[in-house]
Amino acid sequence: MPAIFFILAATDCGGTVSGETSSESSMSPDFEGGVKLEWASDRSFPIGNKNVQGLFNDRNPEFNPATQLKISKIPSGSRIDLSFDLYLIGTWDSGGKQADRWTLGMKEGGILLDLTTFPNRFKDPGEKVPDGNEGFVRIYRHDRAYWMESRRVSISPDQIRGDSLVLVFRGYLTGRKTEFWAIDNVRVTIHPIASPR
Ligand SMILES: [Ca+2]
Ligand SMILES: [Ca+2]
Repeated sequence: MPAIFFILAATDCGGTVSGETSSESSMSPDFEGGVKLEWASDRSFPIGNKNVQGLFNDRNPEFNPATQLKISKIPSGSRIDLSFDLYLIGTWDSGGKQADRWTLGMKEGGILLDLTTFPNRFKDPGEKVPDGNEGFVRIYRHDRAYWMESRRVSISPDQIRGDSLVLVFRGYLTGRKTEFWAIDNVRVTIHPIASPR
């Protein structure tokens, strides 16, 4: 069986989503092999010329703290490759008293990505002049710099219990109005056991 391949745009969130090599919204509930993908969050936000899924902040009740992607009807013995773009907005801290953390984990246990170092750099101590950012996002009447990192993880068959998996994307921030995150271009590739590499 060939690999089963999905790209999920952030605007696809809400309800069941699948789409083959497409970043467009596609709402067909069943796909080749019956694999099914469902997002827990349905909020999107414009960044640059894209709509990304977010914004997220676990300290501010106006935003969701996390999002989940449920992958179900996974063929037995499959390996899953997941890639996505992580948008880190504002003054994320890589250490110190205001240190932040971002994780991708499985709801039933197991951390797949544990980030404590972030690209958010500034040329001045007051964090007014960003360094190497991709652009700005306007939040609470402030232009916040953002950086984007493409991330990839592989989930081996022994990490998948049963035929479904819930992935939890979560940030642990100290800044209620100064630090946010979002995701986009979430790509799920399922390699069934008999798939030729
Ligand atoms: Ca900060
Ligand atoms: Ca912080």
